[in-house]
Amino acid sequence: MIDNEYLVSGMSCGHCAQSVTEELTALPGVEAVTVDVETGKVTVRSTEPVAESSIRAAVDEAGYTYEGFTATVRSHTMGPSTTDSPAADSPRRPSHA
Ligand SMILES: [Cu+2]
Repeated sequence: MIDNEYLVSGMSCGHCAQSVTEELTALPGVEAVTVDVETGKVTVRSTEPVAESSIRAAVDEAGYTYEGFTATVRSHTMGPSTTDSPAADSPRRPSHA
């Protein structure tokens, strides 16, 4: 299991995040996608490495700007849940206020 973090700009609300999430989740090997709208940080969890070009294309398809790869986090072989997965229990941000 690999978590890769990317930076995406142009997202402003939950709907934006949802669009990006859907496009990225459709990529082969991708199991989960976490989007932080405020920072533009997108975390892609996959069972195999995903080509950066594929990430870029998916973000583009969703209508946002791919800014770049930021980090790889491999932390899922260490046993039961640690505090490194904000996606699991952070409440969903309300969309369009
Ligand atoms: Cu939006």
